[in-house]
Amino acid sequence: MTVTITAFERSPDGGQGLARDTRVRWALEEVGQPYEVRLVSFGAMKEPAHLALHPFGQIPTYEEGDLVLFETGAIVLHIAERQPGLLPDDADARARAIAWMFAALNTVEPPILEFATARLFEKDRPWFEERLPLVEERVRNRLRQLSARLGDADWLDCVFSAGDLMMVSVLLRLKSSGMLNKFPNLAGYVARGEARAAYKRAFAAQWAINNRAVD
Ligand code: GTB
Repeated sequence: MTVTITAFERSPDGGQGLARDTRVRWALEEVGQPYEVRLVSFGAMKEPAHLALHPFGQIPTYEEGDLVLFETGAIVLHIAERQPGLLPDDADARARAIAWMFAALNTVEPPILEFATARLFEKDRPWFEERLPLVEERVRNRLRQLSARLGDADWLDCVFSAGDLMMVSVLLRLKSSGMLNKFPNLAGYVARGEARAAYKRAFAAQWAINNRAVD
């Protein structure tokens, strides 16, 4: 079955891997599933054809035969449930890995997103300097908690899983801020994720698209 995902025609990050198609590419690479990519412009994302796939006019989407999915959590879970490599066989370990996926998306990503948004779009607001430390502290609090739980383990629950894929993807957004460096075990955790062959293939694929020559 052919799998097709959508991605930015040109990501605003110029191929740093921060757009959310990277985590879906990574999951597909981990399980060895070939995929095609349809590139969409910001304009096309708000057109009826794309809105039929994604009600909020965003990327990525996932198509596999008649199945259309949006939301990276649902997409990565679908990939992980159907092919071996991202979820343990043991039912309890599997449930815990899924819990970590939700933790990444529901508990860790929101403050990181708020922080990234503040730094990107709110710099010229009069309240920026006052607000940023508050937002930053919310991120630091989550990092402290995650760091305490990870300890000196390689992965969140013994073996690499979709939970780690999602958590590393979420933490990568903090790399440029330097915040991860205050938590060496988290910095090492993210580096272990980035060192995986599947991540490198996913990163390279999106980099190539975002750095292709324009005619
Ligand atoms: N919850 C959804 C999911 O997980 O799938 C969120 C999807 C989402 O936010 N998609 C973004 C999008 O389509 C792209 S990834 N935005 C366009 C729109 O909403 O109109 C977010 C993103 C974009 C750019 C960078 N960057 O340049 O650093 C990082 C992340």
